[in-house]
Amino acid sequence: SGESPEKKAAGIAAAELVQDGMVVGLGTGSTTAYTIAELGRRVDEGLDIIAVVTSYQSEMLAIEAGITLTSLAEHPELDIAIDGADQINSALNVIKGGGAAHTREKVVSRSAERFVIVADESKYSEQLDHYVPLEVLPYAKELVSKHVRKLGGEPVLRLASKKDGPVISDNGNFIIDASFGVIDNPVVTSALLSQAAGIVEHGIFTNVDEVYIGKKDGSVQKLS
Ligand code: DER
Repeated sequence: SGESPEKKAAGIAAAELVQDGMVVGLGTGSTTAYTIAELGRRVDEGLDIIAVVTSYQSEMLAIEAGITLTSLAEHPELDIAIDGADQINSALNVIKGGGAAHTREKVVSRSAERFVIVADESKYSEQLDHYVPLEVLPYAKELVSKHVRKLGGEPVLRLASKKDGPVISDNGNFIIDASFGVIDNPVVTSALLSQAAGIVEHGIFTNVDEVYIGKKDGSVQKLS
């Protein structure tokens, strides 16, 4: 996809929060890609950081940008995590997982002192009604589908576009996209999904500290 001035503005705005000596969690997706590129530019100018990545995609981008990588095993406490989202509501609850990376993204977001979302304005919606990506053990795909239906949702196994068969996550699992319509209480839906056997992780995140929304005119709105 081509350049997005809105995503770029949001991604750069969040990158400015990163200071010398920080350990940074790098999310996945096209908006965070701008954050990674901006951090790479600042590293070239002497910024002293190390980063934990959340996918093969963010690993490749961070290496290309010249950012030194570490692991959660070596640095379990992150100063800040910056990531994208598929939908953001007025209470700063978000749905993630469009890139099938939400499991490691959630681990990194919970390991960080500060969790910042970057997005263009198309992601903002008063209420959450986007489907909820679920990372699912292949062994449990029928059980999880049944559970989603019991919760009033419609489960769809995510099929790959450049590979025959299902999308396989970086952790070797399937993705089921669960449509629930409007999610009135994301905290409740999050808890119900977390109890389901076979769901490795779901894409509802209720731990966001700040959101940077990039606008078409290149300005950035900060929500917190
Ligand atoms: O997978 C994810 O949660 C990503 O952050 C993603 O959905 C946001 O991607 P985008 O910044 O390319 O829209």
